[in-house]
Amino acid sequence: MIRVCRFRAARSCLATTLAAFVLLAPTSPADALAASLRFHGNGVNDIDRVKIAIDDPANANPGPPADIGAADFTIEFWMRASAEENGAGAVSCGANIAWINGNIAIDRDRYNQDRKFGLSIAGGRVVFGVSGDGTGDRTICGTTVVLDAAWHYVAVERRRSDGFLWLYVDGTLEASADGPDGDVSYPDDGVPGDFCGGPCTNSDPFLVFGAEKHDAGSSYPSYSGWLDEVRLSSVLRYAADFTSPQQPFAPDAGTAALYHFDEGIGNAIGDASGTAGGPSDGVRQFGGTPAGPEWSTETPFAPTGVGASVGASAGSDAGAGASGRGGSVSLVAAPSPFRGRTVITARSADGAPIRADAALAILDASGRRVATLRGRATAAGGLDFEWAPRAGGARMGGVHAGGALSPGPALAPGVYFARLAAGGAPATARIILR
Ligand SMILES: [Ca+2]
Ligand SMILES: [Ca+2]
Ligand SMILES: [Ca+2]
Ligand SMILES: [Ca+2]
Repeated sequence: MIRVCRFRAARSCLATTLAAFVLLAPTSPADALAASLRFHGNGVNDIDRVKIAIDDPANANPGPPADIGAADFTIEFWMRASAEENGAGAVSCGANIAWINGNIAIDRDRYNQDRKFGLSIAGGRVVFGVSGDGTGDRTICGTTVVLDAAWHYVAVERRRSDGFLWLYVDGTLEASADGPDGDVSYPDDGVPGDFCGGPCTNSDPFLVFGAEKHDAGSSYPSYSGWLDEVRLSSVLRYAADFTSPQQPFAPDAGTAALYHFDEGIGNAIGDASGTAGGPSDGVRQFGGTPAGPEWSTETPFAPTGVGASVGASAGSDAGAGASGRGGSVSLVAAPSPFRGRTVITARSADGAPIRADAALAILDASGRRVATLRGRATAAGGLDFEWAPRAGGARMGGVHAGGALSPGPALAPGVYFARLAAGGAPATARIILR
């Protein structure tokens, strides 16, 4: 049983409570937040995309773990898109780079250079292509029409030893072929070519989600639709058909980078893998008409939030003052401003109980999650989340004394946001740490 103790109770009571939370807290990120990114296929001006730097052209240092291709790899993600917004026609699959003519969703191209790969939707099918280092090109094509405005799970694999490629849609193998051999990671000493109105320094050394990275024109269109839960692995994940995942991934030894897209606010795209040499964090490049990628509460997983139907816009980053509302759920932080400890209280307007395992995210002003808090039920059917970011020190199974489920950096004074995903648009509250 969780012991309920008041916030000013003895340290032993708090410690017992936190230890109990460790045992009982769900590990699935779906229980914490639920968000995805909605791209609009603008394909211009370096916007409407997520960019992950995988090389520094100024030196020959190795890239971060997201620079996959020196070993086996698997790329997998959820997508949801319509035919109306992704008009690229079918391409000819084979010993070519025809994947670049689909609506590009994953782009690790190098402009007019070798060692590259990417994934697009062409003729409604998933298309995956790889170019070796002078060893040729190969594009393979799926068979399922995925542009039906439903969520689909895509996984592609490449075996380093012989370049063999596999493509799965919704867990079913749809294409495979012996592709080009060799290391296809971004060369540590790579020099972007002069094809982008100057050197392609702003596109080549990046892994890009949701767009064609060079803005090379309408022959190379960008993906329009949702992406969620992108995982890059340095292993081959699947040797046979499989069931699509039912919840977000937790990192494991084979994870190179993991993007939950659960920030729900701001431009920082966090890599949750914890992989040595990382994180391979990314940046949301927001803009265009319509502007993308938007934060969305549409996700491929069943809602796991408080069960309340909330109606506030997911695009509104925060409420004014020390409280905010997300439809029928309100969040109030008191005290704010604060130095040592504050309590964020969630209440539903209609008095319906909020799920006891709903988790609260604390984000900094750039949208980076700095803490995940578990609440405790109030007599009024709400939840109280205690945040003591400077309590420090007393880590128990990864839990800070402040209740954070993951270790965070020392926090500077400033504006922070509490965010509670409630199965719909999130409720937010602004908090000032002195
Ligand atoms: Ca370099
Ligand atoms: Ca081969
Ligand atoms: Ca590299
Ligand atoms: Ca997500």
